[in-house]
Amino acid sequence: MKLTSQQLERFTEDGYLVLKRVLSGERLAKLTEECMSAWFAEKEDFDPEATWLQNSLLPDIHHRSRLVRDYYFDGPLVGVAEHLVGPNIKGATSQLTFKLKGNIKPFGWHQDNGYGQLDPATAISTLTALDDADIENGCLWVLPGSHQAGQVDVSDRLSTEAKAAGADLSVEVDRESDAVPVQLSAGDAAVLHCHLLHRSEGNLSTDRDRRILFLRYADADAVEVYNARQPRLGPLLRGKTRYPEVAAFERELFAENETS
Ligand SMILES: O=C(O)CCC(=O)C(=O)O
Repeated sequence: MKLTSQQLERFTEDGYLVLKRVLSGERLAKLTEECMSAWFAEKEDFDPEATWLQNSLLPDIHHRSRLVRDYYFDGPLVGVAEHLVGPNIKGATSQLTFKLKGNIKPFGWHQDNGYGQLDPATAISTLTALDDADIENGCLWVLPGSHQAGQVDVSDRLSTEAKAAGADLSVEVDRESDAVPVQLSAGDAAVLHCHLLHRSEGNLSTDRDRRILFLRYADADAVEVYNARQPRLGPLLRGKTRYPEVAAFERELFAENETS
């Protein structure tokens, strides 16, 4: 997918973009169906006593769904990543991020580069909506332009990548009233700069889930700051990398795609 010069300007200025109808129709329905089979194979019903990780996240969804893998490895968002990150791209995260009805817990202000900080800090998070996401069912809220201030220092709460998964890295913001909701129709995608401050409210709907396919893309040579600057392992999707372990990562999944 190509971005227009206006979209590139908006991203530079605001730190996020909404792309309409990246997925639609049968493609969206089938991909959602595969995601749900994977979800129900792993997850219990929503439990207010359980952690965010237990209730809301299913990591490495591209290992469990062929359609997600195709979308992650070679879908329109990879082209978007080439525009915004550069010619050498790896996948850095694939997961389902679900806020199911009944999950009324808010998620505080944070930057995605706080969790598993990467250098260079050019990564993007893409959130493809599997449901319409609005204020009632817990869409994201963003602080436009907040990425321009760079990384908020959360190192006091984080010394290793391993801690990142469970650490609370939420931060205070001083211009809360500038926040805007990022409302999406199913099939739309939001694209966030890794320094953009964002949060979400709980899902206050009684009958609607808020399901997101979360895919993160990074420079192919990006390293993990809190992991002795080791290269972030992820599938090389475009261009080249200086790290053989990244070049080799998940090659068997590409081979599977080619032979079937
Ligand atoms: O899905 C949500 O409601 C918030 C999660 C989020 O912002 C993230 O995973 O970065």
